[in-house]
Amino acid sequence: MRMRNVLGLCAASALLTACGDSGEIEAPLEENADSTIGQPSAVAQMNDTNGDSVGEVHFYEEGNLTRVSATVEGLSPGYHGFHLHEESMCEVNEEEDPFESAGGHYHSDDDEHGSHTGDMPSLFVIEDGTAQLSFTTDAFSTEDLIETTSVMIHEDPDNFGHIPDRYTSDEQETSGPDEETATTGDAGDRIACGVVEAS
Ligand SMILES: [Cu+2]
Repeated sequence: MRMRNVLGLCAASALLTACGDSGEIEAPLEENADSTIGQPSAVAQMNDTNGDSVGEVHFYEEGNLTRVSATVEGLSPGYHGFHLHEESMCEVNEEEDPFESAGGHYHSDDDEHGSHTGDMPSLFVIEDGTAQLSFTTDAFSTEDLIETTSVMIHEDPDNFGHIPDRYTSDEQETSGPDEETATTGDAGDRIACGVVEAS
């Protein structure tokens, strides 16, 4: 009975869709084309402090939104802070403090960390050292980023400045995040950087 229904549906929709051997409906080609992501508008080639590639970050325009898609490899498993920084420069500079040339977080002056325009969801690296991340945002357009910013991957997890008031710091009298946390999210060293360029 169920099979007959499927076949009936196939026959009824034969003009619009193709039916596979299984009798199930396959989406028409046009619909497939609409649902795939087009060409990225911008790309950041991510290099580590040795200048070796660890992957790419692509930026797509999706209507009023921007889709960010990262594919990386060769990193240590776990969460890694992932931000846009305010300079389009990825010089390693000092070995102890690499990629300082990229400056602070994109639009870091106005807000505390967690609310910076360039704060992005963290990369989650799996046991084989790879990570894939894809999300949409209305915080920036690809146009905002090209030749003005860089993408940074950090050594450590990002706490997004979320330090509850019950925590105190030796660095300040008030409780909650101290200045360093409110600026950086304690994501640690900068381990890979890529300037955002038009693609
Ligand atoms: Cu950062």
